[in-house]
Amino acid sequence: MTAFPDIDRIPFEGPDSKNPLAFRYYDADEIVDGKAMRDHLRFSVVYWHTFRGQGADPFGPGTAVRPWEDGTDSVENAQQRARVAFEFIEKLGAPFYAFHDRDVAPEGASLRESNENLDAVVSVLKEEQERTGIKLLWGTANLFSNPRYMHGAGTSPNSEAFAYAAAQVKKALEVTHELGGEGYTFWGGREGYQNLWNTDMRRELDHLAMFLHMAVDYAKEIGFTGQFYIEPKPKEPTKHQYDSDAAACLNFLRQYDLMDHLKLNLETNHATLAGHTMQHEIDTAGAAGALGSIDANTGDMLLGWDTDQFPTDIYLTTQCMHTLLKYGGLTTGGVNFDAKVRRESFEPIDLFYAHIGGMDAFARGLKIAADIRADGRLEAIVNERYANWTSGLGAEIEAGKHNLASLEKIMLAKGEATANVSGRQEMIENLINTYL
Ligand code: XUL
Ligand code: CO
Repeated sequence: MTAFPDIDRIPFEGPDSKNPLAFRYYDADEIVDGKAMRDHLRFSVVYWHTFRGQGADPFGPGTAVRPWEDGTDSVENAQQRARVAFEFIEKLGAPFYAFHDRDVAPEGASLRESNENLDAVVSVLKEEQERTGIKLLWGTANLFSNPRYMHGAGTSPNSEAFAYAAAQVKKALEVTHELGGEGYTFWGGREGYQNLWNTDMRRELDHLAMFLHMAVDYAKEIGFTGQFYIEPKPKEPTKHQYDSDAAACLNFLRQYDLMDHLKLNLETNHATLAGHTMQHEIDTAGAAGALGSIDANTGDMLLGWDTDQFPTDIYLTTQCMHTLLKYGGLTTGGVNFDAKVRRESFEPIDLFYAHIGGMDAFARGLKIAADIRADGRLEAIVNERYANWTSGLGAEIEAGKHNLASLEKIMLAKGEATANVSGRQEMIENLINTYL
C-alpha cells in the first residue's frame, strides 16, 4: 500500500526549477562551510502535527483528508499510520523524526495497556527505521493532554499525577533508547500556573527539578546516552509556564544543578510569544553553552497564540543559521519542524509543500549565513566595535587585573572616557541585505 502514489522522492532541481515538488536550495550532499547540508540541518519531521493533526480549531472540527486513516483509535490503525509516516519522511528525504508516546500509539484503559499499545507500534517504527535509515531525533512523553494532568505533571499538586507522569517518562525513555533516539525532550506542557492564589510555586519548582533528576538517573541506569532537552515556552496552555524562555530555563537548570544534563530546545513561535526573537533565544542558549536543538516554525505577528506555521521567511532562517553557526552548529540536535499545515490546506500533498518550503527556507538561510561568515565584513565590524577590549585597559579589565579603586584612579587622571563610536546599525542592516 502506498499513501502517496503520485509522489516520488522529492528531487533537488536548483533555484530555476518551477516544480513545486522539488527542492530549489536543499541539496543534501552540497558542502557548505565544510559540511554537507544534510549534517548542518539535520531536518526532522514531527509526528504530532504531520500525522496526528486534524486541523481542528476552537471554532470547528478537523478538516484534514487522510485516506490512510480508518477512523478508529486502534493499534492496527496506529501501525498503518506509522508506515505511512515513514513513506512520507522517506519521500521527503528528511533524516529524522520526533514523537510523543501518545502520538504514535493509542492510550489504553490502564497504564499497562498503554505501554503494551506503545510497544506494538514501536516495533513497527523500529522496522521502518531499519528499512529506511531514518532516525529518531528525540522522543518525549505527552504529559498534558490527559485530564489527569489538568494541574500539571511534574508540578501537579496531586502526587499520583506526578507518579503517573514519572511512569510515563520511564517508558518513553525506554522506547527512545530502544529506537536509538539521539535525544529526549521535556516541554513543560502544563507545568505552570493559571492563578498564584492557589499555587505553591516554590514547591512546584522543587518537584519539577526532582522529576528531571529522576529522568537523568534512569537514563544512566538503562545506558541511554542521548541528549536531554528542555523546551522554553512562556504561555499556552497556562497563563505562565515555568520554562518561560531560554533565560528562565537556564536559571532553573542552574538553581537545581541540572546544567550538565539538559540543553535547550528552542522554538521560534515560543520565542516570539515570550517577546523575544529566535535569534535572541539561540544567542542566549549558545552563550551559556546550552544550545541543543531547534523546533523550526514561525508565528503570526498579528495573532497572539502559537500558530506553529512552517517557516518561509529567509531573513528569519538566515538569523537562525548565522547564530547557530556562530556556536559551532547543531550536533545532537536538529531543525525539527514543529509546524502544522493550515486548516484550509487539508490535502495530503499540502504536507509535502509545507515541508519542502521549510527545508528550502532553512537551506537558503544556511547558505546566506555561510556567505556572511566567509565574506568576513560583518565579523570585522563587530571585532572592531570591541577592539579596545583586546589591548590596553580593556584587556587588563578582562584579565581581572582591576577593581573599582584602580579604575577610579585611571579615570580621575583622564577626566573623561574616550569618545564613543557609531554602532552603524543601519549600515550593517544594509550589508546583510546585500547577501540575501
Ligand atoms: C508545544 C510544543 C510541543 C513540544 C513537544 O507548543 O512545542 O509540541 O515541542 O512536546
Ligand atoms: Co515544540
